[in-house]
Amino acid sequence: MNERVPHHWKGFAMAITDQSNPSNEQLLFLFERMKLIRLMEERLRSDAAAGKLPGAVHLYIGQEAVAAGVCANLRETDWITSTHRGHGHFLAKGGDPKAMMAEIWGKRTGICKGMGGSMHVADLSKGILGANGIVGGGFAIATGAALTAKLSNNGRVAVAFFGDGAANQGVFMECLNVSTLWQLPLVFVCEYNHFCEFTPTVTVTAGEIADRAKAFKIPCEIVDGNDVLAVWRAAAKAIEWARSGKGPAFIEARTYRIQGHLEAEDLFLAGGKYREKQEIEEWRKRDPVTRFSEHLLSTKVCTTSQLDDISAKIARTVEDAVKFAEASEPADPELTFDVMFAGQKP
Ligand SMILES: Cc1ncc(C[n+]2csc(CCOP(=O)(O)OP(=O)(O)O)c2C)c(N)n1
Repeated sequence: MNERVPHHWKGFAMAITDQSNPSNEQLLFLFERMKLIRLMEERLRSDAAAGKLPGAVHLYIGQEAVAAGVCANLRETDWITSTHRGHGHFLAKGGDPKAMMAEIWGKRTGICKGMGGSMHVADLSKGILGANGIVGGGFAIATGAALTAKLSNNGRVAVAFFGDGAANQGVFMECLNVSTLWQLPLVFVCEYNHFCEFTPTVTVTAGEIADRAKAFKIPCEIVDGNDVLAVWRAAAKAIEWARSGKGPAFIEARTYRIQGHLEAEDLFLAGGKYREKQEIEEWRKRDPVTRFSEHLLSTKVCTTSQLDDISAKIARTVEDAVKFAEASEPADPELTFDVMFAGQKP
């Protein structure tokens, strides 16, 4: 297996003494959010395979615990920036499933009027500053949001979700630097899913990513990213640290990308391969949604039939979102002028 042994430098130790746990209500909320992401993504996977979606989709299956565990600690007014693999972040931060689905289908009822597609789902009213087709594109946006929060003293926090590949972009260093220098309320969340497109991260990454934050004296924690409670606890501490004016914090969540880099990646690979099936199967055993449902049952937070009810409700939400997207009008090409040129036709 392509897993490195993480080191644990728990710089938050001084920040929060109490390892608090989520209430039962919060636990069920976490399950709902993870299940919503999973079922939306599974539906996208089958619709992509059926050729129903107009653009590329990068699925988040297997990483749900990261978005859910972090965003459950955020307020609606807090900000997040996301990546090309952004559906999970959008839904975890409270984005509307219908508007997201319609966007991915390229329909004018989509959250960006169908003009952005999968890689640009955004909802400023929910603090979702956007998925982003530029690898590492979210760092500086989140840093800017955190600077706004600091200057306006509004108590908000910004979270930058990014991949292990994005950690090799130069802008990462720039944002670690200024966010520390200016003590910005910013939380970096690295989703270490082991791959950058078709390249194993270990083959292109020197040292530990978390050490880069450590060099700036940013408190950091490496967590099991397939354990939503571990993520939730680390995020609670990191967000509290940032919100209380102590500056940035850093979380590296160890997880795994179960799907291909994008759907239909086999066409790109043309018979080549960059990982073994066996490795994927090993990680499936650590499925974050299954693990968490087993935890909820073994700790008697709820019963199997309660979990089934939640899942059935979410399946209906997904079905409604697909029906809404299917029935909507395609995006209006004329809008290109408004969205690209702010009403000034060239
Ligand atoms: C600036 C830039 N360089 C290259 C690409 C092509 N590209 C798209 S996704 C990707 C890999 C990103 O890996 P990572 O940040 O780990 O995210 P993951 O796909 O694993 O979620 C690359 C190189 C891009 N979109 N933007």
